[in-house]
Amino acid sequence: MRNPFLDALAAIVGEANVLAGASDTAPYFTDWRRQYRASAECVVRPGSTAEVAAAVRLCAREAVAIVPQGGNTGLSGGSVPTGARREIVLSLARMNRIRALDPLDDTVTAEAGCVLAQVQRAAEEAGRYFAVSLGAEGSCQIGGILSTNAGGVNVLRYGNSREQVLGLEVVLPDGAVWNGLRALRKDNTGYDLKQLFIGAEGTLGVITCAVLRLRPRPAASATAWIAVATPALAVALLARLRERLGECVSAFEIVSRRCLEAVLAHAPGTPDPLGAPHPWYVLAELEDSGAFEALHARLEAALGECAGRGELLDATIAASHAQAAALWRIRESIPEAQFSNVKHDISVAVSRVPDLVAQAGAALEAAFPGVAIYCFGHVGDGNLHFNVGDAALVPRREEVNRLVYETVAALGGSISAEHGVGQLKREEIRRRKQPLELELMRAVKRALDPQGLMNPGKVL
Ligand code: FAD
Ligand code: 2HG
Ligand code: ZN
Repeated sequence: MRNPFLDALAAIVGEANVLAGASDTAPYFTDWRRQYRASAECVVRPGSTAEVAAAVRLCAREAVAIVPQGGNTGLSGGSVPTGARREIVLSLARMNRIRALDPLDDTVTAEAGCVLAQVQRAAEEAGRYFAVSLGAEGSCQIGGILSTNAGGVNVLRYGNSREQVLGLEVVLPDGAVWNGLRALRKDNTGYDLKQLFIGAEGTLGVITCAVLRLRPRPAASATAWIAVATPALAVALLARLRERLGECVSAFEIVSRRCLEAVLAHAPGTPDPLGAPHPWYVLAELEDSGAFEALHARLEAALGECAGRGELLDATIAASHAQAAALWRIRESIPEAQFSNVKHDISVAVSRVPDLVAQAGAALEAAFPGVAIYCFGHVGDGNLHFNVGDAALVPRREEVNRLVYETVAALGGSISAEHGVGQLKREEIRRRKQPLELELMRAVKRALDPQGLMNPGKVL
């Protein structure tokens, strides 16, 4: 075949699953936003944990680094090679079996390459619910969402991806397989090792399978598109709805007028849900076990009260699943509608969101008069996507980042709420995390991956 290393990999995974040609490998060597592009020796596509382990052992022997890749929808450049040394991309896509689903335990055991939507569907077919939901759910994989500790639109009620994990199977950097596939809700037998690999972005091992929590399937959902005058009123509305409706508020997303306009321009034919323009919108969803009509009526009553107090400007409640899906399509189209700009995925305590929007906005306006800010996202979790300018501003991203991140720091927030660090924020976290935290992270990395083979150049 091509060279002894590739031949040895082919002996493990089969000739067809070692890709080395330029056209075969190209999609694996660049990220979703096409910000990072570099070559590796090949792409390896193992079909089982044993094959992953054998490939990793071979790489460890040959001192070749490994870049684990799921759906390659990550937004921080973590899933593609850096080109700085000998590397392979290890795609988990063929490991896409649901090994078990237990409605009594409320668990699903899914291999790392299962696409998120596939797991959601399997849960639904069993009358259950897998609670992680995000715009890339038709492509991103379980290994990817766990390795980035992805957030998405349901964190408010159900927590981040981390909160959905009961057990993991991981291939360690020397090729040993850790079988931690337990379905226990309680287990205090020392360090919770699975937490190390969740959010590690492939720098400590390869996740091959997970035991995930399922929830009762909500019988009904009600969805509203609500106009508010300011982010402060959006935050106040969340508090009101939670006082009135409790835990059933499952999603609470903010969308600025500029983002809506970007979607209207990007997807002609999309209707403006409220007709007349308003400065800010909230997309809110309730989920509950009762009937749709009852939930719809509760939402209508709560929004009516808020309108009566002048806390919102206008609102529409979806009358059908199709209408709700159309509202969600608007929200989920925002990433594509403002594709090239300077991205920030930032978080503060929910009460500080209005300060964040005002202060970061003012700092940017002073430095770049008239600059466009695309502000949207998971306001119910204090997580905003605060994207600035267009492609022309990208060469000045350091200046833009500094203004935004200084504001985030002053408000006690985080510069990476849900997308991870990858290559994009590796230098920034050196500046922004406490030296002791960085040293502890390096100590963990050295302990698990002394040769530095797992996803080098990412996170640390
Ligand atoms: P990849 O992009 O393939 O990889 C991401 C990281 O995980 C890389 O560092 C990679 O090395 C590592 N990795 C992947 N699989 C494994 C494995 N099996 N073992 C070890 N490491 C592994 N993210 C959010 O949090 N919330 C959102 O709302 C959201 N919306 C999005 C909407 C769109 C349109 C897009 C394109 C992206 C969005 N994202 C969002 C970002 C992205 O979808 C998530 O980060 C997702 O979790 C990545 O999954 P993936 O399978 O594509 O992982
Ligand atoms: C979302 O919430 C994603 O839609 C993508 O996290 C955010 O495009 C972005 O900046
Ligand atoms: Zn997001």
